[in-house]
Amino acid sequence: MSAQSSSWTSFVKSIASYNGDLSSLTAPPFILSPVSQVEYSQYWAEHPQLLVAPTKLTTDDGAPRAEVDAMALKRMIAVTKWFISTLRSQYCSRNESMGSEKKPLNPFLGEVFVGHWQDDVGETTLLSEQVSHHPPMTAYAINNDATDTHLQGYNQIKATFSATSINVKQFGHALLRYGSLNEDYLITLPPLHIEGLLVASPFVELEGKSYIQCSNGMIAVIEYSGRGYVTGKKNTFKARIYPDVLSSNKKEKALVTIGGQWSGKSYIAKGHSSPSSKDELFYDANEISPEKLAVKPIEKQHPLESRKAWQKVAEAVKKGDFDLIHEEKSKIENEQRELRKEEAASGKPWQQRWFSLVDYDAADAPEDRFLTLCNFANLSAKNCPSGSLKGSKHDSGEAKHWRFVPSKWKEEKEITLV
Ligand code: HC3
Repeated sequence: MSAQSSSWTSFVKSIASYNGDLSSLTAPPFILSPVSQVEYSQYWAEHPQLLVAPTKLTTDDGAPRAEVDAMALKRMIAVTKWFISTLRSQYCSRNESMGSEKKPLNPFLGEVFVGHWQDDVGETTLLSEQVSHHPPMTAYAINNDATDTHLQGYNQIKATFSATSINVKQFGHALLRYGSLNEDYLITLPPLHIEGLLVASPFVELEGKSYIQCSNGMIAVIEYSGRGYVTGKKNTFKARIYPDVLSSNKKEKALVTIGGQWSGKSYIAKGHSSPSSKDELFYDANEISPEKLAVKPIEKQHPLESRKAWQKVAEAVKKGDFDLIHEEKSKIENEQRELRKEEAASGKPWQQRWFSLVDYDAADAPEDRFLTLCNFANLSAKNCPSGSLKGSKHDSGEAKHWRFVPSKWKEEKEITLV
């Protein structure tokens, strides 16, 4: 047995005996990524033109009702297309660039990652911040001011090990606002599992359901499976769009159905029947390459910026030098421990930079549209895994969610996009 495979076997054994925070497990160097998880927020907007596309789908004032409704459906289809376009980057890109799924660097509290995309739809900016370390939580805000498009969200994972795979539930959600349309969308995150552990070649498969709920009542229900029953193809999904959540109990009421591979081709058809390649092409993930985020050179970055902070660890990971990885990581971890001690001693806890934790149960809870969207979709506003329906076993805890505070970014003096 090679040193590599024996270290992998002991890693897999250590996962099996452990249920909880994956980020704290010591993985063999060849499965480590030199990239921090705080960077993963960029996957939401690698197709800026698809993100802002719904802003162009409008009707003239006084247009007949049927035309207005048809346009609302077109927008929901466009939002679903953008969401599907994010999945390949979110869940396949490490496989494609590094040969298998990797274990990202575990972001420290206050770590940030910023950048921007510049293209035909103007500037789209990304702010990503590690808002919690125990448990790890990343929040992000993506803005395209030219089209008044604003996406924000946060995520946390909880993992359990079962026989040959790791099951991951995602907590958190994304909120998409089109200011010019006065329209909002609540986007939940799919559960996933990591396969290929026994052969040291992990990859992600999505499972279960996720939802896109619009403030006009329409809902898209997206179902995932690893290998489609009929096609036998990997990364398959079926998305049905309904006029409202009540009709979503009966698939016959679907206005349109979209299906295929989120990492390849998918098709769209009217009604509830599953589309095939004979139907209209909906999206081809191989056709449109992701747009690269522009990030400042490391020399210009602030010490809290991800690539600057992890530079030495990333170099050690690239060299596969276990001792050096450990040495450089320990420096960051010890520094963080010291900071927490100082904060505890001074009674001044760490202040998140651009986000605040909002308690929707509090008397002074903001009147944003999140609760309305949850109600529409019959989803729990509690801190349950995304996509949990009201009354599910996960519907417990507090309704606390991380929200972007634009004024904090406007007042930012130290961290710049360029
Ligand atoms: C589970 C995961 C970390 C979390 C990653 C998330 C959920 C983060 C938010 C993004 O928007 C979407 C996303 C994509 C992939 C998820 C990662 C896949 C693997 C990684 C584990 C912590 C690594 C486990 C180690 C190993 C080597 C067994 O894969």
